[in-house]
Amino acid sequence: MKKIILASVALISAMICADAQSVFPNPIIRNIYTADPSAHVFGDTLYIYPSHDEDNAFSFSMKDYHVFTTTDMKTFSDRGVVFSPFEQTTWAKKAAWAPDCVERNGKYYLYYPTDQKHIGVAVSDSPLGPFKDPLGHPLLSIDSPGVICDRDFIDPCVFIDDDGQAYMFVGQNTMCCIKLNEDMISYDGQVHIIEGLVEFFEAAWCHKYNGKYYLSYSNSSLTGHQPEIVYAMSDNPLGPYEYKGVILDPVNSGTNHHSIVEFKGQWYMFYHNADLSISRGEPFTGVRRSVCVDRLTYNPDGTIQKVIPTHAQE
Ligand code: FUB
Repeated sequence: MKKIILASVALISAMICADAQSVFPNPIIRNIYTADPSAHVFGDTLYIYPSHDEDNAFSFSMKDYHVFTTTDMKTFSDRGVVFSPFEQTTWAKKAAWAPDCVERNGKYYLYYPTDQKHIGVAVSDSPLGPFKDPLGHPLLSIDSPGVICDRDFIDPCVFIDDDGQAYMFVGQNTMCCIKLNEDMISYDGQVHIIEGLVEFFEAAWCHKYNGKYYLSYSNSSLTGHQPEIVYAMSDNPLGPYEYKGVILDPVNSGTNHHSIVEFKGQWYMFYHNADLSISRGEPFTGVRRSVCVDRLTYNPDGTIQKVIPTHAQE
């Protein structure tokens, strides 16, 4: 009997390992280089809106946005270009970096940084685009009243609370936040500065779990260590936040940038690294990155365990 029980335990463990490997064929996107994945669930599908690192790139010269979809976390499909800011706006000129996308009242809003100083918004009737610029100008810029930013004004992340209020977190070194109006393409004119973060650098991400607000971000590489993804918690989306610790150790691409989302009852962290370009023997540039995903687990007290990366299988 004891032998049967031990054999059953071994079999179940093997099945779990096999499932973990097949669920995470990291990097999950291989047809193009991608980074800064913003993952959202719309209906029964998970959508990923990443930056599009260019083949052979030596700088952050990204020009357009693709969207990727999955329904099973095993197959990730490139659904093509959904927005090209330099072709589809009159004001964006360079550096189409980390975007985010949310749904409200059946419309989809893509928030994106350009020129290292503007945040634009584009709208579509479908999460697959095409998106269009409804404003003809940025939604928010580094010189908008109330913005504090001594570096690049980038990395918008939009979180919609259960009461319908939408918040956009954005910036480098100082995290700014605006409350978006119901139309999602304007705000109340006030810029809030988020307090309680430790070494905030970039890549803000806000999510809610069991009534608590979680702000995660990339911490500063200016203080002598490679950036980690860390997080803080609060009872209020505008803070103040309480720093909690590291959830992703440094990756091999220099930058890191992530998103956290629940899909079909399981929590995940999407992030990027340079495993794919390294495995191809390319020179290290830091700008040929690839999106990965791994499971994210909470402790009973709501704190988050460190994510264990699954590495490239190429
Ligand atoms: O992808 C360009 C920039 O690199 C992003 O805006 C940052 O978050 C970092 O990942």
